[in-house]
Amino acid sequence: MITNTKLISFKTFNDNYGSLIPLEVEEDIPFAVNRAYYIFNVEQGVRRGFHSHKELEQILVCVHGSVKILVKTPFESEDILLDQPDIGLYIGPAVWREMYDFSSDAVLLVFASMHYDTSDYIRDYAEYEAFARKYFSAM
Ligand code: T46
Repeated sequence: MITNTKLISFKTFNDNYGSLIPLEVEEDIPFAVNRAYYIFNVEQGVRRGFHSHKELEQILVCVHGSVKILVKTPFESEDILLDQPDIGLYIGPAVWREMYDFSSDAVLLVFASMHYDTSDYIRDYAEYEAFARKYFSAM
């Protein structure tokens, strides 16, 4: 996995009544959750994201269907297929992301460390690259 990303496996409870995945802050999600949102009804061929965050940490879970996520820094990049409700993709600060190849039934649930704040977004790639080079050199 590239820097500031990781896959997290969640424990599933399966019984005769179905399946259940509990997510506990600190145990399963490595930050205090201040916001959640979900993305669905994405048409074929649509690509979303195209930004980084300065501080925000998030966990992306494809709870139904499938989606691919490109995560990228100035130094490395990776395409990740999310198609299991028991896998979370952690994305930390200074990572560019694009979401694509949504299946028509995909539901992408996201847990975020901060409230919605447009000033935390970097949407211009040149600006992102300058920010990330500084961020990662200070690590
Ligand atoms: C991210 C990826 C994975 C809100 O009003 N509140 C919110 O909390 C969010 C996330 C969005 N919005 C509004 C802002 C836009 O008018 O919803 C609309 C779509 O948001 P955006 O174009 O930012 O969606 P994506 O799919 O490009 O990015 C989202 C998150 O914004 C972003 O933080 O990492 O999903």
